[in-house]
Amino acid sequence: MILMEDIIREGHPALRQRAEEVTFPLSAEDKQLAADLHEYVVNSQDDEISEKYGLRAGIGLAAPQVNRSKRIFALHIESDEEKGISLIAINPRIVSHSVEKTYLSTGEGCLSVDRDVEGYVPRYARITVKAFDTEGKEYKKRLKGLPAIAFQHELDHLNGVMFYDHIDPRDPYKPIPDATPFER
Ligand code: K3U
Ligand code: NI
Repeated sequence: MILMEDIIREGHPALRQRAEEVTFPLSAEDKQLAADLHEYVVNSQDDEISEKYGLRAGIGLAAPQVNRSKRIFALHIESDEEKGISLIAINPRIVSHSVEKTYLSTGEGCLSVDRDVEGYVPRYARITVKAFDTEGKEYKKRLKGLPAIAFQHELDHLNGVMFYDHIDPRDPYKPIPDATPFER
């Protein structure tokens, strides 16, 4: 089970590396890693479990954040209005995206960043993605709203990119052209 002490924080060089492609069939280790990442995001959103184990809530977690340089992440987003999503993505990629951008009006956070960073993080409003599941089956999905933002946040982790790299340091709230804010 992944705990907060297993999550590396900004400044750790592993967060700045490009993670390695995963090969199939998955090794037992990679299968366990994928399951553990997914278990963390589910558990962290459960009030009882998160309090018991001191987990900070997250909707996504990527392998590099637990110091494993592999192209794997998990997402779990429960929602009433928007369609929820729960997935493991292995060797994920964005195959097409909208011209329109979006950004979280409240800014983004990260389990590897123990401070509030203010500013707008530009993201594509809609993306079509491909990834493999743990059985090695490729899937394709169209995402928008928070799932699209979270997918891009996690994919960045696989490429050594932190959310604040996208924020203009001189003007963090600079309007983003062609963008509609996402309010949660
Ligand atoms: O955005 C977060 C959230 C938590 C519970 C309920 C609703 C939202 C917490 S921050 C988060 O989930 C990061 C996790 C990280 F850093 F480990 F990848 C991912 C994230 C995705 C999209 C926007 C902001 C943060
Ligand atoms: Ni993050």
